[in-house]
Amino acid sequence: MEILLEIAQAVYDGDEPKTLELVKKAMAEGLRAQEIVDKGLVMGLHECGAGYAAGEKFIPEMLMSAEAMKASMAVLKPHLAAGESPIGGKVVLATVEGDVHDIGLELVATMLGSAGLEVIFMGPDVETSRIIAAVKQDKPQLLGLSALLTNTMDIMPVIIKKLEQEGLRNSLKVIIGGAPVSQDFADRIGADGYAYDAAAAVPVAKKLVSQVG
Ligand code: B1M
Repeated sequence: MEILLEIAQAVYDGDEPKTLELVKKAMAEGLRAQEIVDKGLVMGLHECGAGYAAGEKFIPEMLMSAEAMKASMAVLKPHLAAGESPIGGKVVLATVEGDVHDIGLELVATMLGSAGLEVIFMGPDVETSRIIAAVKQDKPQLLGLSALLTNTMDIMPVIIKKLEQEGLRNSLKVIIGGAPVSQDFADRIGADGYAYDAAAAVPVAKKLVSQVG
């Protein structure tokens, strides 16, 4: 689909006005919001990341691409419905401390919110102590953790240990995600669930919430 390639290119170029214009055009042409996200916006950001790794892109450019994606997400958010029967319950979502990546987590928040969960979105770079405090205060059934860096994913087992030490683990399920994270990693650190992307997080969250007594 030509327009999705154009959207990916506009994100790669960090051209926010052009990205927005193309996203609105794609919506008007009848493309599904989820398709625009997955095959347009995310593709552009992935290419941008590859460019950064290859030394062709630099942080300010990566930031501009991220901004183009975020602005487009604001337009697409109301159209990203999860369908299915609503999940009742509450989820606290945070990107672990030291990690400023929050675009993926925002997508997860949108999908879980539209699936019926009450979402408490803590944002990026959240200190472990604040996550523990939120679990104590808000008493969610589910805690969702995101990490995009190989050196911040190791904070996830620390958080899970801390939850155990504080006696919070029995009444709480933990779901993790983010590019360097896998099902194998989730199993190793004692997380209850893993989702590859925001859409996959919905059925996993549904299953986990139903397991909390
Ligand atoms: Co950063 N960055 N970045 N970055 N950045 C990556 C992650 C990187 C892979 C780029 C690369 O080198 N190819 C690399 C990490 C390498 C590694 O650790 N292995 C990297 C690096 C190195 C860095 C810095 C260290 C660079 C530097 O300063 N030298 C720095 C880190 C700062 C810090 O955190 N302390 C940094 C900074 C930044 C920006 C600020 C410029 C910007 C972030 C802006 C923002 O988020 N507000 C940025 C960006 C944009 C990226 C890339 C290009 C795109 C990330 C993104 O938003 N993807 C990224 C390269 C890449 O991903 N290919 C890169 C789109 C998003 C929809 O996908 O976040 O994967 P993603 O989320 C997915 C799934 O992972 C999943 O669902 C989402 C999709 O549906 N998911 C979950 C995520 N969380 C989930 C939670 C769940 C379930 C599923 O349950 C709770």
